[in-house]
Amino acid sequence: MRILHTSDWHLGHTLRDFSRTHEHAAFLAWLAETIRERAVDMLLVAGDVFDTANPSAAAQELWFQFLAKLRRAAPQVRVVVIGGNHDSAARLDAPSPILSAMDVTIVGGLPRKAGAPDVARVVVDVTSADGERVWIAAVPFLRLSDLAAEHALDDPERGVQAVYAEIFASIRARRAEGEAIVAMGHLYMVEGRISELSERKILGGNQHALPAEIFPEDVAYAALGHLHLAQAVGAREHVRYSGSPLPLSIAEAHYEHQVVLFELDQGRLAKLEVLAVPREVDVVRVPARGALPLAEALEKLRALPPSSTLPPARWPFLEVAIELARPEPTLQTQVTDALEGRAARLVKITRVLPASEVARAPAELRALTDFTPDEVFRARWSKQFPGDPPDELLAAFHEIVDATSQEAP
Ligand SMILES: [Mn+2]
Repeated sequence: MRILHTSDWHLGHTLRDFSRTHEHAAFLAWLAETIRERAVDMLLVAGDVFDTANPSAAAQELWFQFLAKLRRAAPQVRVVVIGGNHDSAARLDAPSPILSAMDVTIVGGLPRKAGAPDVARVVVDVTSADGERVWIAAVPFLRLSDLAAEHALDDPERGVQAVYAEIFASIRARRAEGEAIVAMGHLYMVEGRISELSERKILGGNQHALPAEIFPEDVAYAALGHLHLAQAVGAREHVRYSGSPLPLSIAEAHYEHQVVLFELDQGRLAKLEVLAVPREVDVVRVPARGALPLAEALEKLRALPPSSTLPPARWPFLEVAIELARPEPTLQTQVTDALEGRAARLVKITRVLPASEVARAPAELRALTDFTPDEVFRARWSKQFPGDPPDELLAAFHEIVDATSQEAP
């Protein structure tokens, strides 16, 4: 059985108001072609299909067009999708009745039955053309309300572990010898490395990182989503984040964006291959490292390739780093003017204090947009109270931040 693992597409994402539709379309076309070419039996999408709970018509069109195109390109492929924290569980689930007829299984949120998790609906068993059977534990992003009441408040890690344990137990009770278990999850695991800017900390940050023991020895592969940097968890090669297929912030420009292709044989992981996703749009930094005085930076910007060299949807995203000793009110205008007629889309101006000024500077020169909600919250707290804010308060704050991001703009 040959399985392809991907996650964190964030369809509908914008980078400083610039649409990513062209990049997403290019990625999905490449993905469908790769699945056809490599004769993939099953596609796993481990959450955050969409960037927001209310995806635009264009984002939904990308999603449904991909599924239709995939059906034509690779009629054999089974698709299993779980919801991530950015997805609306209900919205992702809504087209399920139609999609299940096309061999697309969607588990947007943890299904419930008589007040308990409906284990049967998150277990998908798939038999390949040559008779090999694989069991998928398709567990979506778990919210506190999905956990047993005794765990939800005091010990959410145990609550998540309990959900997985229950599902694995039901699979073990049904599977025959030599049939593999594959787990899916959209969660943050201990030892996972986080992107600086684009991954919102969940459940109050690292305190709820989950231990790798959630996936016991008999799990042949764990297909994870949530972290945008592709990585194996700890030393376990088969517990993996595929990472996002495109950079979702400037800070992610250097990630090796990829999908993971693996093969199961006799219930075990037999082969694992990383496939690099072609980069449709470059991310350019001026200068490549460090920063330049304003005049020199503007000169470099004016020397960028002219806009006629590429269609606008392929103009690189640009970060420019400028040395500034004091505020420069017309900075934005000067940079924008220098970019007139250039093939570049300005995403970020980084202001850097010249080395000679650092010693006597009262505070770091940072743009307001460089602060995370968490930092602002902590700064506000420290103005009034000693020490760090209590964990419960931080968790509650992050839940609110997360909820606001789920709302329609
Ligand atoms: Mn996520």
